Parts: sequence; structure tokens; C-alpha cells
Amino acid sequence: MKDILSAPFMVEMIRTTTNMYAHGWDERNGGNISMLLDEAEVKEYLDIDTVLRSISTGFSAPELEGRYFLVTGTGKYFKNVQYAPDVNLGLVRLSHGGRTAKVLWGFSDGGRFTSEFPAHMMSHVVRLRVDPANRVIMHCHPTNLLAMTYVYDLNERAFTRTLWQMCTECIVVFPDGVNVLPWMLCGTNEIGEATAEKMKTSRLVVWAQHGIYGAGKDLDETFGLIETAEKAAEIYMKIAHLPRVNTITDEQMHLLEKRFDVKARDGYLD
Ligand code: 2HA
Ligand code: ZN
Repeated sequence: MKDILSAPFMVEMIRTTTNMYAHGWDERNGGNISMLLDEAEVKEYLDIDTVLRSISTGFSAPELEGRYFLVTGTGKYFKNVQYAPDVNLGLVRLSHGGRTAKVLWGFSDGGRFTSEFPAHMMSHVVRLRVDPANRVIMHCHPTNLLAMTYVYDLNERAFTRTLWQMCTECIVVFPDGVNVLPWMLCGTNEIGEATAEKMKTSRLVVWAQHGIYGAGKDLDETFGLIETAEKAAEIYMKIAHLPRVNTITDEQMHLLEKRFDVKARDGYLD
């Protein structure tokens, strides 16, 4: 059996949580990540028949029966993952139609997965239907996106268009735009269901006055997606109080669509 700390999925998870902390997106215990793993890759590092303990999830997700996830722990700090991965992360397999998570590795101080586990698992279900290659759901508290939700209209078309206008690459990186949820109580099945519903039409879901969810095929792509939206929000927050002399026009957006072979969300460009 190979050392799980040397597994590419583990190395990437440690690098990503460390990097996100360094970006200031995951203060204290802020943020959480879940990454779907193939049984074949897990088997290289763990005896999958050895279950350390079972945890009830409080929701059902039959589509994820038997699937494996590497996930961050509740109350754990991203900044500490690199120093104690086995305490701050866990590897689980879902059973009983998603109602139980069997811990195969990690959460070694008796901890459990993130309080946002429902939002993560429900979002995985939805994104896998849209794109079978989806593997990652990522949540964090990027400063400027969060700031923007205090001063900007939460209308999804308006929010998206403004982000697209802030950097040329935005429409290429997230042509589906961003969806936005109003403030809701976090850590509940309700916000999980609402997030998953929003994930049907976009890989980015802003939680007003809280943070953002991103989905993607790997950690790099998902990080890059959030990074690009956050960069756009940063530029918006720098210019919002100044007169706008120039912008990226809808005509120019259409040129970007053609050049990069992407299709902007229906009805979002004039
Ligand atoms: O606990 O970010 O939304 C970490 C969070 C909750
Ligand atoms: Zn949060």
C-alpha cells in the first residue's frame, strides 16, 4: 500500500487549501472543499474494507451511493491542513443512499466533515448530471466578491455582466456567469438545496454576505474559476466610486465568444 500523503489528490488538496488561506479567502475555519475520487485511486492507498467509523449525514443523495470524497473537516483551519492533513481532512465513502458517510481515513481527532457537507454533496449530484467530469466543489470567502454583495444589485444578470466587464478573460472563463443566492442560514440542507438548484445553470454560486461556491473538474480549475471572479470583483471595488469612462462593450464580448469558442449565457449579452 502506498503512502496516502504522497497521493496526487492529497498533495493537490494540501497545496490548494494552503494557497487559498494565503489569498485571504479562508480566515479561521472559513471555507471547505470536497473532491470526488475514483475507487481505483483510493485503493492504491487504503484498504477500502477497513471503515474507521460511520457518521450520519442528515440528508440523502442516492446518486452518490458508494462514491469516495476527500473533504475538509468542520471547525478546521485551512492554514493548518499542511501541518496535520489527517486531522483537518477526511476520506469518506457514502452509503445508505448518502445518509451515512463511512470514514476510511482522517478526521483523526474524532472530527467530522464540513458543516456545509449537504451543499457540497447536493452540488456534486447536480454538477455530475451537467458534466460527468466534475470532481470538485469549493467554498470560500473571497474578500472582494463578498464586499460586492453589500453594494451591488444581487440580480444575476446584472452581477454577471459587471464581472464580465471587469477583465477581458472573465466571459471566457465563466461564460455561464455567476448565480446568486440571497443571505441564507449556512450549514443547513435548505441552503444546500438552494445552492444545488443554482448549480444547474452555473459553476459559480455567490452566497450574498458570505462567500462563493465553485465547481470544476479538478482543484486547479475550480480555484482558477473563483480566482478569476474574485479578480473581477476586486477591480469593480477599486473603480465603483469613480466615473466609468471606458468599458468592455457587448460587441467586444461577442468577439471574445467567437475567438475563444464560448457561448455566453442566453440573454446575458445584448
Ligand atoms: O465553516 O465557511 O460556511 C466554514 C464555512 C461555513
Ligand atoms: Zn462559508
